[in-house]
Amino acid sequence: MGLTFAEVEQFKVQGYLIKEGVYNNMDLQPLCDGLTKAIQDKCDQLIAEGQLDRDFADTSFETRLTQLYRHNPDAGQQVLAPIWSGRFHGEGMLQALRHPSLIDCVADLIGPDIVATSIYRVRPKVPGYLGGEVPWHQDAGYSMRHCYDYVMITCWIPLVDATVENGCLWVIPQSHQSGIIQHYTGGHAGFLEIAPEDLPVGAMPLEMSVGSVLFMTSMTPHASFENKTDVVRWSIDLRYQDFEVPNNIDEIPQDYTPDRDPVTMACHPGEAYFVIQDTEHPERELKDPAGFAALRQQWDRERVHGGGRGWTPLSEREIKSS
Ligand SMILES: O=C(O)CCC(=O)C(=O)O
Repeated sequence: MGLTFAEVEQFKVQGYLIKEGVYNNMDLQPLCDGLTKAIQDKCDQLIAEGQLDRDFADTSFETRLTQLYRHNPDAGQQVLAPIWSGRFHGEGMLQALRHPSLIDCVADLIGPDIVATSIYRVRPKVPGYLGGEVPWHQDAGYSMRHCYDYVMITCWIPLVDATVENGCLWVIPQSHQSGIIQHYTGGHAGFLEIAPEDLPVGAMPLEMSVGSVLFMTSMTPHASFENKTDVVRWSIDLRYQDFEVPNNIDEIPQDYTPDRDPVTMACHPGEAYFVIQDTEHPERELKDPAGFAALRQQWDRERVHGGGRGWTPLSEREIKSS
């Protein structure tokens, strides 16, 4: 597949691009099946523990968690947590990350040698779940400071049609070239947040259908708001970079000692990076789901020291007078 010259230009100028039809109808089914299995396993556990009395297995992928969350918010929260936290590495995830049409597009943005990061997220944005609303930020705000000038690509992929009503993504076009904006810790639902007075103008919603992909730079401000429907706005966001961007491939978590100089660290020190495509050494590419799960678990088990990002708490922000 890949991107046209005009699409690459649009990405560079606007800081984002929507490409339709990257995934076909069946491509994302293994991932949806893997997520359904993770939901079922957690429901079975909660039912066995007497914390839940029904699993809503007879409802659709699009509505199951809405019903479960409304029926029993505590149990719903427990079902959401392991999927949401970015720790999901079950069936279908590696396949989604390695999807050939997606990788062709990414290669047109950063070149053919591609590293993926574990900063991918699965977001079952359930109506009423506050953590589903993500305040304005640039993804670079979550990186180590020495990484701001590197190119990292976020691919935002809806698993159901994303609309303004169900909380689609919003971006601010053409604002990615002005560098990093001040972020604050302790924003909405604990996320990093850009203060309203620092936000560039021109925010726009991006409604998207299943199969399409939104490509963004790590400097593109984006956010998402309340889901006002009965449907779970399922999406995944995946991140890719080239070999030059600091990563932790060929390292182990124990290499991250407290005295290590931060500028020698991966952009996200605690998250496993892995090779998606290596034109010279294809044997380095991670293709085996069991190896992928083992790598994720190896890094997830450790609390890797990564220094702070240096952002101020929102409660201490000084509002500038005009
Ligand atoms: O999916 C969302 O609602 C937010 C996504 C996001 O903030 C991201 O991909 O960085």
